[in-house]
Amino acid sequence: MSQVLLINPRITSNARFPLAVMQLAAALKGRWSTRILDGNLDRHLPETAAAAVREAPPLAVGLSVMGGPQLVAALAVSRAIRAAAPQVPIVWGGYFPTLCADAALASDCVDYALRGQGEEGFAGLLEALAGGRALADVAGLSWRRDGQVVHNADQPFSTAPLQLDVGFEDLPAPERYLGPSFLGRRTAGYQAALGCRYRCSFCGVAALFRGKTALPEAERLSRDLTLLRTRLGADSVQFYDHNFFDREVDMQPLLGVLAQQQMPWWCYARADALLGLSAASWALVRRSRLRMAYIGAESPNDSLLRDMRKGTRSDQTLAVVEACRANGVIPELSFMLAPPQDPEGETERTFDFIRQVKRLHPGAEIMLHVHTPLPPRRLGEGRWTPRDPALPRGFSFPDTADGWARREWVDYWCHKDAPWLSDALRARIHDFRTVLGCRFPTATDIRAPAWQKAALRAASAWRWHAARYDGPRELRWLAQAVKLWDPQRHAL
Ligand code: B12
Ligand code: SF4
Repeated sequence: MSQVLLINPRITSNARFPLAVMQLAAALKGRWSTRILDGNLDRHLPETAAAAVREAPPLAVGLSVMGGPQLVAALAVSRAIRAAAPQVPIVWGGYFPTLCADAALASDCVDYALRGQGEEGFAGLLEALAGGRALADVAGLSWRRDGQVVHNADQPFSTAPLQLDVGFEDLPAPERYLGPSFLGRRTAGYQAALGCRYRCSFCGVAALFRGKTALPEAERLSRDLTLLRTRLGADSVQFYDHNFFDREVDMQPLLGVLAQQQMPWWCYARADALLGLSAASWALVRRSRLRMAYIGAESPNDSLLRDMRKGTRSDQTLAVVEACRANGVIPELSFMLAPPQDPEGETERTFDFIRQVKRLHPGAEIMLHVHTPLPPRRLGEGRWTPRDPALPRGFSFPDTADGWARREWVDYWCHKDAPWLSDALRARIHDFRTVLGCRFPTATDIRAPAWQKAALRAASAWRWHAARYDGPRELRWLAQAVKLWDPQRHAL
């Protein structure tokens, strides 16, 4: 069997299961032998990967690439592989090549970009590289023919990955992926369902799955959680599902499994779905020990929410905060500040709304992001998605992977900054974040003793009550002294 090298470039030091490459390995099982290299565990990944391809050149190397810091790491490891074994084809898959296939292929170290779900497309590409089929027949593939970039038709949504055995125990040291979090001492990352049925215009998930979702059988969830608990010692789970709560009738068997397992858990959810749950489902949620649900509140402005096709309203955000509180679940609300339409005005309105949320439920967690619209995306057969109409005139995105790897574009991808923010607005957001973080230290901080949190709360009380966020130098000093936990830096 020819070998295929699968690589998860470094993105964090808090390593969790590299599910993307594990899924690909599971899909290739029996046809190709695979080896996984994970940059989250190996600080010298470029050297390790170069040595691996030099010693035993594989049929291809597949890298999982998310925009942001992982793109920077992916470029470094791809270049090391190219230098060590120039004949080995380098394939990029994941969110970056799905959203920016042309930019990926503009790089000298990427031969193929696979858009969308990877399992079937990657198997098809390997077959083509081995001479068994034509490259033009591989759905979702972007490639070069006679120097010209060709984008094959998009792949249809596939539910087949739900039948795969992810192979947790096939990893060389699976226990290294279970670490402490506010949920428990050994938290595992796991994905139950595929995709998301919504198409919010700002979201990469909508680009990858185009409004499709599929839930697993309850038996599969039960089997995997039992394995994680009994064989690998997991005591809690972070669900990576894009949107855990789907139609209630389909969810109930899954909630039943979670109520049996009783492992504290975290997930992504939507306000409307949670508000639609019956009393019986909420009872299962309580029994299952759901600790926190990450909910995309995005904005208090209903007309903006409509424009971004979010499908929820600001009154639902407030109602879900109450519902979570009543059921012992911490709502973790994510907001997108400074949209290009009215950066200052929308930011101030969002700050006021957050104050309203905190009055309802002081324990609600708040995640602050900058609203950074997605670049227009290349679809199969030469079509493009439209450019976000709110983007300022003259604004243009990078057209190469190296361009996207520049500091300011890494920040853009990570929703940290955007070119239309003034310095004053950046400072205002920073100040608000400091006061908020001190007044309401996050429940996800597993280190700080209670007295430290109490001191931060007391020191920031007057500023919060008077809405005086400007220049909180004393709080910044305190936050630095106690190494205040930033939930966004430690997310997931
Ligand atoms: C875990 C996670 C992380 C972890 C990464 C841990 C790790 N193991 O590497 C951490 C916390 C570090 C992280 C960071 C970020 N993340 Co993240 N993350 C996720 C999460 C929850 C799960 C990823 C996962 O394992 N999925 C399961 C696997 C099976 O699916 P997959 O990765 O999509 O892989 C499939 C395809 O993409 C494709 N594929 C993937 N790789 C490859 C490779 C090849 C060769 C091929 C052929 C195909 C292929 O095939 C796979 C199987 O179908 C996703 C949400 C989600 N459910 O996917 C968000 C998600 C991927 N993250 C996202 C983002 C934006 C980020 C950030 C860049 C910014 C942010 N604010 O979160 C940051 C970087 C922050 C920073 N400062 O470093 C977005 C991506 C969308 C986008 N626009 O790019 C997502 C979708 C969340 C969201 N809903 O917005 N993240
Ligand atoms: S509901 Fe969430 S995951 Fe689904 S498309 Fe909207 S923002 Fe993305």
